[in-house]
Amino acid sequence: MALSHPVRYERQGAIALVSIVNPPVNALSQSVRLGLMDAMDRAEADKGVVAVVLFGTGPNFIAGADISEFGQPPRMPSLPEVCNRIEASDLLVVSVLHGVTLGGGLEIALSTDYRVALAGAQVGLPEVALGLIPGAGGTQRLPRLVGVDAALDLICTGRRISGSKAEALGIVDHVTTGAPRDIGLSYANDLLGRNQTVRPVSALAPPESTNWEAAERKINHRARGQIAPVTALRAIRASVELPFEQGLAEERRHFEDLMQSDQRQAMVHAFFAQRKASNLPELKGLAPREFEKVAVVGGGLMGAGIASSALMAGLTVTVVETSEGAAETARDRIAQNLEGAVRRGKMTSSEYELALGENLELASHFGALSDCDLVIEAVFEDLAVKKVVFEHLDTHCKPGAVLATNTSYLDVEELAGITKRPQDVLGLHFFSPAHVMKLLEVVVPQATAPDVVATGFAFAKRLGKHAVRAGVGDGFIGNRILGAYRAAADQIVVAGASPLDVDRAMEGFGFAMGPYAVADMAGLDIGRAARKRLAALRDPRARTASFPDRLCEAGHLGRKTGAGYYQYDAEARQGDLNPKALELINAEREYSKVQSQDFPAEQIAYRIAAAMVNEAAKVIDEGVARRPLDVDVVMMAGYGFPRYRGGPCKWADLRGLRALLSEIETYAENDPFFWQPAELLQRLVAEGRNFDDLNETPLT
Ligand code: 3H9
Repeated sequence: MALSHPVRYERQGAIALVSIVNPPVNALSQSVRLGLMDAMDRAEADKGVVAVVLFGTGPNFIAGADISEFGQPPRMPSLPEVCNRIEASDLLVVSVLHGVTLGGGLEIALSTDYRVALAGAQVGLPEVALGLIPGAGGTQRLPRLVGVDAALDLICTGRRISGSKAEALGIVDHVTTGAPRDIGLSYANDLLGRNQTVRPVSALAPPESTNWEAAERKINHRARGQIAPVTALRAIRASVELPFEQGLAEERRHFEDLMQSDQRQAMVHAFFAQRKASNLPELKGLAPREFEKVAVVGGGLMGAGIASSALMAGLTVTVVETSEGAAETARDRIAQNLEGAVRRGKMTSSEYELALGENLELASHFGALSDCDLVIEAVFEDLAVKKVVFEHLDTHCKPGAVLATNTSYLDVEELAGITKRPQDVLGLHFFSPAHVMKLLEVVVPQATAPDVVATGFAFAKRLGKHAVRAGVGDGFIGNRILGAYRAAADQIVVAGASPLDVDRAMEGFGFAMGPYAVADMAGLDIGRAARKRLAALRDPRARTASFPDRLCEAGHLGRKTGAGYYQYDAEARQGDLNPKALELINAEREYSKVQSQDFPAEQIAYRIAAAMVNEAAKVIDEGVARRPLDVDVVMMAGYGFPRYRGGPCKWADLRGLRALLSEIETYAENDPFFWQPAELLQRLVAEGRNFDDLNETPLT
């Protein structure tokens, strides 16, 4: 009989079976919390009941607190109340963990007396990935159960572990197979048969202390810039130093502070944005086309990466190269990628054998594409070369095959126009290394059929990538904004900052590497080729820094030549700034009669980020990105924009668009062309709105 809809109660002898039915992931929404309180009341009042089994329906036990409630006024009962209520009961409570048990879900489980997991279960406290710490006793109960060091590792990284690892640590008592309800019932009967009684975790002795300073150093190194992981350490420390109740209060205080933080808002935005980006309303209910047989034309670095990614997803892949020799080289590249995947635990050795054996075909003629469902062109980035390939695809591919280009800048519309089937053509822009990077821009020209777009998204999902829809336009979403990022960085270097100042400032902002270190790694000739291509289209008012091209002309192409912006030793370790780069920068300052000034790190980072936001607003206004959240996902997943800042648009919202616009207007006094404020930004400020409003109601 249903008590309240998402929590159901039934009785089997002396055992009350309480199930959670809150699809899709059994999040602990208010109705579930209420239902659990009611179920505990009912079980205690139910004469003859001595034990409760708590289990989930659907694929998971409980995925955690309901994230969509964060930032809303609190709704009672709170999760800590529910956990404490369960733990305080005189009835013996057993939880059955299956699928994922995360965050508040694990905190519920830690409040039960016994935990049994199904094989394949995963558990974790991933709150730090949302800018939070566990807020329902996790930082107090877990250390009592597993010790401080294991708790620090799990809570401060937010990583998930398998049921068997959880058993080894003492988080779960037993791992078995079967249906959650049956397992719970038989485990509870077994416990009762052995006269087991309640055993609240809070009653365990406080855990042993640890070297807190060393632990904090480790966390700050790993999670640079983030406040939640180090706050988690403080809460865990309270489990050692304070009685349980006071420890709980300390945890709550930290949790509530973090709930108000910008980082929490940014990371929750990142969580939902990632899902909304690939969940397009117009594709709902639309069946994608088949893509079991994939082909990649071109087995270079990019093509081999794409092929590896598809093979890792268990798909059949044909790689077409220009000669048998080139095809063999492509196979070697793919083998190397897949060996790396095996080492990283991304595939098993039998999956590796299958991928490189039966699932991979190498060919040196376009005829091999005749039965492929999805063909991705990944040849040299040159429109003329790609046009020839598309003519071949049009001739050789079967009707209905999806024809994709992996171009990073070129006009997909023009490539579609080469074929007699523009409805089947789209861009699938992967990021290097394609078998590792999570982003995929799905570039949609005018004529593309909706089910072809749906195929792009379904393919991305199968590959485990975050897909974002982009319109046609030079550089699509990401590379276009990257262009503004680099231009603003070069501008500030000409104005007085050194490349090292800029790199340090952007690292301080949260990027793993600054733009000049990245350029050295990628090779300075890459940026030069892009600038050359765009030179004819460049507005005469654009002031482009010349030092990057001069450096290339001097043969300093980055790591591969031993020097770029920095110097490198024989092991490619980065050293000091390259004197040649400094000489060229100084020459440019002199030539441009620039009075060199000093810039504080925050000013450098904010100014460069403002350039990204301004360009993002233009990209959205032009329809190249549908919504600000699409920009945010692209920049976080593909370009290293810190997740704890939520992407450029969320960062701008959190800073305040009015302040940002007025900074842009100030920069425009020096360079009115580059810093021309985006019309969309001006409109939003005038209307008192922000980017997030456009996520709800996109521009039409
Ligand atoms: C917490 O617990 C705090 C506590 O310590 C203290 C509180 C006091 N809430 O990812 P999917 C939605 S913090 C609400 O596509 P999958 C998701 O938006 C929480 N909604 O599926 C999507 O909706 P839509 C700690 C949630 O199978 C749908 O479910 N927990 C939640 O690839 C399917 O999601 C976490 O951080 C939620 N908690 O992966 C876990 N979770 O269909 C976060 C999911 O409208 N969740 N949704 O787009 C995950 O890691 C994955 O979603 C999960 C499923 C592994 C569960």
